[in-house]
Amino acid sequence: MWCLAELDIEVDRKDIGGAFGGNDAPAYRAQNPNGKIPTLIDEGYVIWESNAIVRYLCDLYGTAPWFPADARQRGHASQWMDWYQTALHLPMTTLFWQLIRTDAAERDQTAINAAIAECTGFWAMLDKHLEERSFILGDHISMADIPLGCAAYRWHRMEFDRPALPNLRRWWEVLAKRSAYQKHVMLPLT
Ligand SMILES: N[C@@H](CCC(=O)N[C@@H](CS)C(=O)NCC(=O)O)C(=O)O
Repeated sequence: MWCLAELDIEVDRKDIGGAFGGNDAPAYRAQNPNGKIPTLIDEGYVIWESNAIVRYLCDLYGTAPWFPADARQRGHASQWMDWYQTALHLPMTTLFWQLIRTDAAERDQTAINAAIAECTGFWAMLDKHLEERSFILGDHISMADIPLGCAAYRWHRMEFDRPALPNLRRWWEVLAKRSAYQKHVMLPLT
């Protein structure tokens, strides 16, 4: 939704999954056999997997800097997007489930500490990368900032003893000034 708003694309949104349900319905599974959200249907073209959707939207409807003109810049954008999915996503999900979706009395402090340590190692990598850059690819925002930008909101809003990562924080505070980010990412954590 953040990506669509940045590209100024109108969308007919249907809430599915979680409290809304419907992601196991045969009609939904026929479009997305993985049964997860999101799914995008664009004039009959169906695509799922959030990062694939972001790449598709930026490729077809975006221009540089969202979809970099240079193949090597696009390669780096994909690199950071895939790195989020394969590295940071798992410990961030553990942290989110423990701190937001588990009652305080039921929380597993050992799992929380391990997830914080793992996330900190990954976020520190990005912090170092951002030392000399305003955004992930350099001077301009791009599709590379979208998956990590969503996770950065959770990282900075969940309550725990967060390590100081000043470049990461500066980058996140710039994202947090964007109206599309405020509208679609900065939502209550539930
Ligand atoms: N790798 C997938 C993950 C999809 C996924 O796990 N979606 C979750 C929400 S973040 C979902 O569909 N949850 C609803 C449910 O399982 O009922 C993607 O990025 O699209």
